[in-house]
Amino acid sequence: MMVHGAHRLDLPGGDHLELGRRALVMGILNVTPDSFSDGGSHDDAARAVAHARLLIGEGADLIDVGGESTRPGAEPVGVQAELDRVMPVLDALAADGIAAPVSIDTYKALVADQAVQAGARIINDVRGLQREPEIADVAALHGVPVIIMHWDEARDRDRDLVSEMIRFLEQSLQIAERAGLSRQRVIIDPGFGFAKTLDENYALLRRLGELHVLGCPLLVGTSRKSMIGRLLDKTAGERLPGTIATSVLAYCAGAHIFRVHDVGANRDALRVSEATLYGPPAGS
Ligand code: 9MG
Repeated sequence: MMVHGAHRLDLPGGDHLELGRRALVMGILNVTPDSFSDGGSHDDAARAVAHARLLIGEGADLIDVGGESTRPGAEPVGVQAELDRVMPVLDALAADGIAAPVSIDTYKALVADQAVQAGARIINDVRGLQREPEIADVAALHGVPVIIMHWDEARDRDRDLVSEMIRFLEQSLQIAERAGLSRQRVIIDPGFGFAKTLDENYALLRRLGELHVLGCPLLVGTSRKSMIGRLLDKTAGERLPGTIATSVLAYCAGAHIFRVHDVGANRDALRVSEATLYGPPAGS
């Protein structure tokens, strides 16, 4: 069985990521007041760097830094407040010479621009370039890839979710293309949990493979989300087994990158999945 398309993702600075059979794990580094660090003080930035090192030690291939919570009910933050949270952390990660590429989780063009100048090498836009389309110009200017996530609160709920998602992501791809970003620089993401019901989230997981029609690598983020918590009646801290089940199922449907809190456990589960689909690595 061959389910993983092979993609080469060029990063600024001459590096690249190979996306294919080997799953990549993106560790989550939230710098918000409801996380372990809000990035605002020197100690917070140091704590964030220590956490990034821990994630890399557990096997993270990428670190995703975000300063605005996307949890339902979370207050939106302004540009300056978001910069105040993420910039000290990005500067500290760069000064530390952190060993994995960093992505910036933002839909704001100004934040993305500053973050990339401070060393972020991927833009993770949960609004799929559609909240501030100028963010695509920032990505094109600096030559950084973008993750375009589906989050469409205005979607027609009488229509098929996956068809609507493909239409939304095609619009995002058009915005990228108009800015001069080729499809080779784009990763798509179905946005588990974003304006979707429990049934829709599981239908999406079941039908994930349909998104390959867009020809882009696929990132999924299910880690500790309410689609797991509501199903199992578990708190956020108790959702790791459910998260692993979704990671493995998404991998078997051809997903390439997994955005998670618990890097080590997901990495192990994905290595077992890789060996099952394609055989263990030579010499193991
Ligand atoms: C920031 N953020 C929260 N959930 C996410 C998900 O599922 N995908 C991406 N790309 N970012 C997310």
